[in-house]
Amino acid sequence: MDQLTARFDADAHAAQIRAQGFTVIPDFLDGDTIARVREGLAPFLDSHHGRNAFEGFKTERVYTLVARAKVFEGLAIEPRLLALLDRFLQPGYLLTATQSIQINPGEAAQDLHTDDGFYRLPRPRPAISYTVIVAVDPFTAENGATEVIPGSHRWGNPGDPNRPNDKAEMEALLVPMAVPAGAALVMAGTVIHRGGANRSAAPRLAFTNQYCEPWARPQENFFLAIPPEQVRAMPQRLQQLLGYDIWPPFMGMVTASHPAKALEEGWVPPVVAQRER
Ligand SMILES: O=C(O)CCC(=O)C(=O)O
Repeated sequence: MDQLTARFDADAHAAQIRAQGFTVIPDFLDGDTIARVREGLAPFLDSHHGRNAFEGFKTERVYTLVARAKVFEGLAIEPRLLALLDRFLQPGYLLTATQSIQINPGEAAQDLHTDDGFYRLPRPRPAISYTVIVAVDPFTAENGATEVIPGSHRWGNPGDPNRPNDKAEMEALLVPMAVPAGAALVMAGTVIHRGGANRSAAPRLAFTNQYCEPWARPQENFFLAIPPEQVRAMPQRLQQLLGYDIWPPFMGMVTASHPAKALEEGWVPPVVAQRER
């Protein structure tokens, strides 16, 4: 175990998440890793501009990030992060989304939202996913820092009299996460937040990995997005996070077998193999 991991107080960070909905790991990336992240992203930036106000018309996103460069494989299974997630999600939890987000100058603030809002279950409730947003550039109130409403993870559904429902009232509660480059914001999927407006002259680069309960449907369909031969070369922990695992006793099975079998060299889906017998 390296020193950073040994020193990491996952319980203290978990307590912050329980109390206010989020925590910050200030030294998540060192300078060398930030450089590798930039290098890994460089070939793909400028490939996907937002198609709507939510993605952000002046925002560039690189989806399926974990399969774009080796550095992102390691960051999705970073031991401090997994130790923290282990305190909230059930064993066998999945990666649900992995993307970079570059908010360019002139971008407007996103709509207020939660990251697990598409699991349409009544609130207040435990979060079904957890979001990690890593600052590659320093985040400031001017350049589009993620803005969060502390404590909003405890709120009920919209319309609940115990939460503010007026947009201006909610906006007044937003706190910009001004964090240094390399810091990771970890928040419950129930926290109300948004990407801020970028009123500076420079882009704000970040990436996000999000994780969900093992029984929940991930946002990205990694089985279709990442070729099996590429998954085969990934660390086993990452293969599990991508869905090549079962949630006991058998959720996620492949024709009554463990899905890891589908990564074996020469594996043929039983529906094909048995047809050709
Ligand atoms: O980029 C950010 O700071 C947050 C973006 C976000 O919340 C989202 O796209 O869902």
